[in-house]
Amino acid sequence: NFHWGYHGDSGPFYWEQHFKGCAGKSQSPIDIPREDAEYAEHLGFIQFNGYSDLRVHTLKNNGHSLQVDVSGDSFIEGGGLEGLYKVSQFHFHWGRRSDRGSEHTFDGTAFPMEMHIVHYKTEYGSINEALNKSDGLAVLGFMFKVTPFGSVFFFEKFLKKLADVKYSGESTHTSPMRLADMLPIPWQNLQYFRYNGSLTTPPCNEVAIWTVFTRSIFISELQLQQFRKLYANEKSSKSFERISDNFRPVQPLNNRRILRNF
Ligand code: BO1
Ligand code: ZN
Repeated sequence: NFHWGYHGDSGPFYWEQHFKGCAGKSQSPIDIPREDAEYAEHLGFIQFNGYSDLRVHTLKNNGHSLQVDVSGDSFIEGGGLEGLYKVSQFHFHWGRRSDRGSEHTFDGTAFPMEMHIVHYKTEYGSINEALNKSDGLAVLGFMFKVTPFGSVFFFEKFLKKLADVKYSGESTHTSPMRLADMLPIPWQNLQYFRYNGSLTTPPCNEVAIWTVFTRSIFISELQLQQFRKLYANEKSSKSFERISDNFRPVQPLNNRRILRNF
């Protein structure tokens, strides 16, 4: 049986042999040619409800990424979304080196890391139901940019916890942390691109309304290195492999349009 991954025989070019969905015509991620995106007046800003007291409760190494589960009644609406989308989890995609790592690219340029905050449409009741609906998920994508000191406020506390989840399958609880503290300022009024796409991992369901923000989050090389220390294997495994370059290459746009709110 096939365990998907990012390297060799289990890598992105083999996914579609085992997951039909990954061969679809509206896949993610994509390159975003900035000048080609069309201004859409109806988009406006996304409304973040309850986001400032969103609590991060569990960090988990799932072998593919660092996933963070959140609790609290936080949801987004507006910004061209129909209905309410409830926050479910966020996770990261990063590179072994800082010249790559993001899933989306801008004018062909990759960033060292990208964060996805996953929301599902409340109308569908649960994330599993939402995964079968064309507008089931709203995913917010944030790029990272390397700066000498990175983002002190959020990351210093957050990154200390990574040592607890070095191996796949491990998880740890955190004291309350505000996700909002990690976001670019002013996170309520950011410029973004919008298009319809898919999960960027198998089974690649075409159910995601993508919002990719132009403003980056700052991180230092030292902080990025903490992510690069995570292992893709379980602790008991005899082979050691880091989680790195856990990004899918960009997919064809085909006949989709990219909108922007600015
Ligand atoms: S992503 O944001 O496009 N990289 C992405 C990729 C895969 C998922 C979510 C977002 N997968 C789903 C799983 C579900 C799980 C859910 C958790 O994430 O297929 O089984 O419950 O939010
Ligand atoms: Zn993702």
